[in-house]
Amino acid sequence: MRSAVPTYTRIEVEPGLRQIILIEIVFPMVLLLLGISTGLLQVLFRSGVIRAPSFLGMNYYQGLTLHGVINAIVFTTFFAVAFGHAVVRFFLNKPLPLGVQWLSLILMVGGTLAAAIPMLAGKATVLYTFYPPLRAHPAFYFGLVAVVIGSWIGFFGWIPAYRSWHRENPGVKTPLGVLGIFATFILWIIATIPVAIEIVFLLIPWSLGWVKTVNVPLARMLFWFFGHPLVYFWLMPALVMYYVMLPKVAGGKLYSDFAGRFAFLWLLVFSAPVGLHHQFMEPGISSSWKFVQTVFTMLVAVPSLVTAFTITASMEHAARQRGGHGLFGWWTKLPYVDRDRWLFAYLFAGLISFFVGGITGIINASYSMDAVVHNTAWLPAHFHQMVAGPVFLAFIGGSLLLVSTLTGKEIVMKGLNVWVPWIWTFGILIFSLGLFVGGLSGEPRRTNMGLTYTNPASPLYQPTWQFARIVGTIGGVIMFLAAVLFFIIFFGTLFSKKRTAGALELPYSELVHDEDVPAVQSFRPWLVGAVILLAVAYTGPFIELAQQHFPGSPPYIPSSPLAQPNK
Ligand code: HAS
Repeated sequence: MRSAVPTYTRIEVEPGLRQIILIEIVFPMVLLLLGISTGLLQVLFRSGVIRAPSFLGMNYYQGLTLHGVINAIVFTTFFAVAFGHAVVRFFLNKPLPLGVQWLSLILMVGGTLAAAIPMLAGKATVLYTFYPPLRAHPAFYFGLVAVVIGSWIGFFGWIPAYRSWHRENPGVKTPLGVLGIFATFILWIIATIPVAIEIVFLLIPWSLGWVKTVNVPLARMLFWFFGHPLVYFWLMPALVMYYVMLPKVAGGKLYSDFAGRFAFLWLLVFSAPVGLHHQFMEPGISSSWKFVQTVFTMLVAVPSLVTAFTITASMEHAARQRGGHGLFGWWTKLPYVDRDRWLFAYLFAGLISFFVGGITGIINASYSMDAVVHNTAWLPAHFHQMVAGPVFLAFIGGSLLLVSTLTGKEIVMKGLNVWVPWIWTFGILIFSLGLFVGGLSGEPRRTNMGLTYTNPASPLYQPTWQFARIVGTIGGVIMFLAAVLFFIIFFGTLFSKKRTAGALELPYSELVHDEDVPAVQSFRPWLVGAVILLAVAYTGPFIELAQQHFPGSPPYIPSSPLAQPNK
């Protein structure tokens, strides 16, 4: 089979679809103003700059909940759907059913607002993992369900275009970007089934007061069954940008089409049967099953290593087209701060933190080393390298690209724009250095340390943690400043004068190697593999939990060690 490389670079899209994509980009971007500000609040609370349970009426845990839910769940899901619309519409060049996509959007916006109200009112202070026995107002859970169903509907709306394109193009491979987006959303469906079971059968009846207690270990296992593929649901749209766009904006071609397809399909199989690596330290699950899922965890790192190789080879190809030579000399010829190839800076800067986050992920996945770092500040250091690194930078870069092309507006302050990802990445590296070092000395995550460990007036004060804390705080403030610069550029562009007619214009790479490997041209065998591995990985752990009869738990709130009455 051959690859379909479009001959166009720009297409007109239906005004309805353009509106939908723009709302899906701008609405979460407005919420992100709060999501990023609550991030700054976190570092100020933890460093002891703020030594109080609340600031401006915002409790520490309430701020942490808003920070996690907005940044990691709402912003990412909206972007994945909006970007999916753009990629499917562009590469298949087929209209999407607008009624279906409006329904998807309405559910996602309605669900977000329903969840936001109790969070803002302090009635859903449960953090982004919403583990029981922390309990939220029912509207929070119903809101999350609506967001997820809305995102499913968005995906279902792409299927007719996909089928019709295949009918019209027999013997042609699905465009790589479309394959990546479909793999992302098939994984999303697999991932959200267990969390739907958790929310619908355990959390909603409990939060409505229909049942008095909740089965915490079962809820946590269902959550992490969802929670690990969730992180790949975040990463995969970014990988679409790495494979499809980065080689082009670097000035070259994608080194291997096969590598891209393999990475997406491998992630589809191995992202879900690994949730227990988040539960290494938990009782009720035997070490045999933890070991099985550790093996799968090492296998889920394979596509990231494949990506590291393929993207480096693609960049080398680009650099050599631009006059680069020598074994390492070609690195100097990449457009790191080229304002007209600004997207390269967003994607490349993300690779730097991907590298650090990846190494630390392998450390977490090693049972005995995880015992040292679990639930310490090391963990937010690892995941900020990943989620706030390649994922966030690709998503904000992608948002800027879509807003500018769909509205026909020029990006404002282009010279500054190309520096934003570098300042942000510099901030993450410093922020994470502080958290890695603090974590190794025992600094806990999810703790308002300004009240205790960083407060000299407290008997719990830890002077040896202060250096790491100061480093982490400086990094967090730099990240915040980079985000402010980005918001100025994003909203400045959005509200600037239109220069051309809006259209969908995406950079896409041609191929150095267009391998014909039938194994990566169909989802079917990979889906069968995914189902088999899930059965292997999870049947035993669920049976073990069922045999242990853990007592149910009443609700708790972050500000009290006492069980709360269940009304
Ligand atoms: Fe993770 C916890 C293991 C990848 C996100 N992870 C988390 C949490 C989040 C998260 C959010 O085994 C915390 C959840 C919570 O709230 O409790 N993670 C891994 C492993 C990988 C990994 C083995 N994580 C990710 C990705 C994430 C993410 C991707 C988001 C997008 N993680 C864990 C474990 C825990 C965990 C445990 C639980 C620990 C505990 O105790 O709770 C791997 O898949 C990583 C593979 C990646 C690589 C890197 C390849 C390098 C690349 C860059 C190349 C750079 C170039 C540029 C070419 C092997 C692609 C040149 C630049 C240079 C600097 C040279």
